[in-house]
Amino acid sequence: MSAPADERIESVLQETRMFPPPADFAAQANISSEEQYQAMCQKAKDDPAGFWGEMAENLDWFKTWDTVLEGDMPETKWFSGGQINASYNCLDRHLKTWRKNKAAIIWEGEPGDTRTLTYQELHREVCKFANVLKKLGVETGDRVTLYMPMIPELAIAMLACARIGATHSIIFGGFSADAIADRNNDAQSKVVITADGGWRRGKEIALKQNVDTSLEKSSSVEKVVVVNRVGCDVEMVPDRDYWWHELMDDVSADCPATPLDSEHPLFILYTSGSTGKPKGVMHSTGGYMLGAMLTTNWVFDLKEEDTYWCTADIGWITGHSYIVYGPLANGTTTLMYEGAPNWPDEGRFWEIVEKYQVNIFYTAPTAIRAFIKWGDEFPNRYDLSSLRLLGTVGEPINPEAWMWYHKVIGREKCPIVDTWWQTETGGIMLSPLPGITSTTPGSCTRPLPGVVPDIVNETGESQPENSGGLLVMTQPWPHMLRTLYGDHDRFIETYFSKIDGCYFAGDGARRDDNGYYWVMGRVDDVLNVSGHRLSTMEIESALVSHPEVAEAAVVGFPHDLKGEGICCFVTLKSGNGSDELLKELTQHVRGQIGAIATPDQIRFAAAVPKTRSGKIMRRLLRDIAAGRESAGDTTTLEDRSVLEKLMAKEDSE
Ligand code: 7RM
Repeated sequence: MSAPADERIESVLQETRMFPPPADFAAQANISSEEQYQAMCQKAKDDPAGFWGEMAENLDWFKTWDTVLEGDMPETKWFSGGQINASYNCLDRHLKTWRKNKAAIIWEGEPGDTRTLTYQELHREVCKFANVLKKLGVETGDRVTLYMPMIPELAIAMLACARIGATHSIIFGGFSADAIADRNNDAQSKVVITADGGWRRGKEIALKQNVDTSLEKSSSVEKVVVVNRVGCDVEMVPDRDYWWHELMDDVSADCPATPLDSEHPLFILYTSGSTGKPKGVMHSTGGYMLGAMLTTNWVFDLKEEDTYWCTADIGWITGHSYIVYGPLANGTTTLMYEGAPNWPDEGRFWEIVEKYQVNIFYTAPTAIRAFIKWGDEFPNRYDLSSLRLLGTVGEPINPEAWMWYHKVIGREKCPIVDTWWQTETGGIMLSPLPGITSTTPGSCTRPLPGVVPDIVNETGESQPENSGGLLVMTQPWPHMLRTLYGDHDRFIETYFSKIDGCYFAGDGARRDDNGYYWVMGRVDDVLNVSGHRLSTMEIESALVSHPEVAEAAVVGFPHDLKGEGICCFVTLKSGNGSDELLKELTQHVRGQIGAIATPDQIRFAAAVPKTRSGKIMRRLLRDIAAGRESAGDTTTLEDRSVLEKLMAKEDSE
């Protein structure tokens, strides 16, 4: 159904507003001049090994590498011969400095309980839990599954795995028992770390119970460790299940970090593919840590005294790289919040910003659209003047949401970094550098030093300015995925078979005359309406710019005349929608984009189906729009009832 991607994606988004970095921000920034940025890019281009080798000196190595880069994409090895440990780089090396008693993690539970762990305290907990893992029979190279709420024990368990070279596989706490079983079977996990439950909007979410059910279908798991978080009833199977606090009671706090080969697998993280079973994206130790550390420092402009808050769940790559590994490798204070943004009310995030005087705030466009819907009165109730930098990640941000974030949260003084990257890239690839890059709503601007993207057509030819095409990486980078666990062929097929010699990201994008990148979404999110290729994102953006619309999801469906028709699922800020509003929205989209983008169908919906990280599941909506029974993987769906409601609607029509 989808047209060849070398036909131009017609980009209709016209955005001309430019926001240069505020002078006071620029004056203190880590990367503070265009010349510095250009020199870094040039060095990376002329001498990639020299560039990345020099950068890698910012990590602590037990043994220096023999070669910086071996091989070509897709089979690259970084820092071969080098030995390193991620946990050591996040903890031990800070203990030799004044940071020993600096807060590493400031944590707030949903009910309002709090905990602060200094680097020294976190180190001690990690060492103890690493000894627990050893006692349970975990060895270097084994896989350990973490299925936990956003509590400090999750970060402790990650770093404990890393300390002894066990590869962690984190499964987001909202996944079902079946999803856990599939992932455990795929990874052949030996141990599962979980909690009795977690808090979400004041309710206990059972976790241990799901693990129990999953274990009926996954035989590799030998032991289960359970954190007592909510105090609900759980069944403990003798010789299989153990309480975290009991195990921690009698282990030593002495556990030196194991020196590991740079390429040693640090973690696997499952991400949904467009079809079939989830992909186990595997990351290395040395290269991943380098990317996480550098990009956190460059993009978030970290200063020693900053309180930094990334609101993602650790079950998502953003949490791995930008709550745990990146911030801690930099010796930063990273804030972690357990619960929902609207509990006990819609002001919770802003209350946290005020309470801890958060300086850097990183969230997703889907969250920003929810804040807009809830109303300005919530952020306006709190003192947000500590904020100096804002970030977004996860999907293209519509200019409407960008401007709201800029005005209402940033009070027009905080730069916004729109960061493009993927589970597979391990860290941020395209993003403004807040001290030097002028930003423009909706663009993730330019590549970070060492990242070499291009926009190409189906045959790999670089595209001119302002022409849509496929986003690729033409050079390898240290923090790229190494394989899909247990399926190296699928790894090559998915990322390296489409465009010769390049990593294909799966996204459509264009580069403007400024050299700025505009990501338009997944290439399968491109419509071909009467021969015009339209980005669903841009139609969504037009819909959301209407004052009554909270959120929109646009998909194509087979259309006799046009090839593809445009179907819009629209969630309103309030009310149920009327025929009148339907006409008005149709006109609005025509006015914003043109007659070519006239919606064929607009459906008002209470909510649209999303993944847990906030991405609209267009595949499901496409099935609904086409009146098909939905097949394929729905395990990443955040709230199943949304899908059921949409399907039920379909039946009753
Ligand atoms: C970090 C993360 C990756 C996909 C990616 C894009 C989309 C992410 C942006 C974005 C436009 C952005 N990892 N995406 N960030 N699109 N602008 N700033 O999200 O693996 O879960 O998703 O998300 O389509 O390919 S992910």
